[in-house]
Amino acid sequence: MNITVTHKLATRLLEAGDQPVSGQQLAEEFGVSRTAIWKHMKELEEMGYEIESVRKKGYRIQKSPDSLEAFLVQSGLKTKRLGSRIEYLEQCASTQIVAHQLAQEGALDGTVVIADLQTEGRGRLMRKWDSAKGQGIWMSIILRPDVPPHKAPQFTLVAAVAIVRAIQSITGLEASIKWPNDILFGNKKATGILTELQSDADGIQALIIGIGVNVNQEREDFDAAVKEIATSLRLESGQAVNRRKLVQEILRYLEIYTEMYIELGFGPLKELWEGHSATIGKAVRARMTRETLEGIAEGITEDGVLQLRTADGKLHGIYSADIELK
Ligand code: BT5
Repeated sequence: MNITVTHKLATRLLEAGDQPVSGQQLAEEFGVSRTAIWKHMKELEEMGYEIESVRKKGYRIQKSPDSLEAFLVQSGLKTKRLGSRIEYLEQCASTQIVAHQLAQEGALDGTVVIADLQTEGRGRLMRKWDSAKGQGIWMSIILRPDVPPHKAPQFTLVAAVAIVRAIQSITGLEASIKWPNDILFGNKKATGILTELQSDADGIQALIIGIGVNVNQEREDFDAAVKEIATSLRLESGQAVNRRKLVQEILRYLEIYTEMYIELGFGPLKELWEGHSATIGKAVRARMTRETLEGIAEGITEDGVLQLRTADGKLHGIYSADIELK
């Protein structure tokens, strides 16, 4: 069976939505016989689609599998750059590793790597990122912005705003951002962001923005190590969430906000970020590699640096840390 025709057929029916499309019309559009169309429909059913055949009207998709294959994510994707190339992998060690490799080979700005399962998903400082099969969004986005390397951490904050907005748009849930890279419900983590950099004397060659969103896990699906500290959108909303739509919405918002950032700087995004922040105004403990500071998180600077006021009245600029809300 020709897989691309099957994919194109799925895309055609998905785009038609509730409107059935007749076998005759599909046969004409694809230049194949009606019997061939029928065979492709069976193929789609084997792939997990539920296809309704409406008498005298044609076919329509009732349910599509919760798959993040490239052609599915691209059908209905409302972006100009992000996702114009999508590499989907059923399994990989880490989408960051694959994206770094592709970036080195010259992959264009906006290339996205998505995996259904990561066996060695990672967080900052090479910590482990639990990436259960089929239940989350494990993706890395390659950007090639023309900004100096010291601005790279701001992309984590920009991505956090995009993800919170996308979650809100798809599920209605209001998440909050814990500086710098966590998205929380209450004090449980639903999303982590990992921004990495390829740079040389000329500046940034590529930014690799890794995004891990817990989407459809039930509590028992999490590794014992994170069970108590992690949550998923399903646990928060009480219903399964369509990963494909959420990926599309994250890419849409990320494109809008990164463009805004490039054109106008961090200023307008700082305001959006603060509006979703779980950190600002709170008593926090900031663990850094060499020291731990406690105080009030007063805000972030125009560069995205956290401003922490300790009991002695001193204001500290924190560039990177693990924050504990007290
Ligand atoms: C992060 O690091 O939060 C960044 C996570 C980025 C993951 C994405 S998935 C796609 C791409 N490919 C990768 O390999 N990585 C990126 P950090 O702030 O260091 O937090 C790591 C900590 O979060 C761990 O030490 C655990 O405590 C906790 N954790 C691990 N897995 C989790 C999960 N699924 N949900 C919530 N918390 C988790």
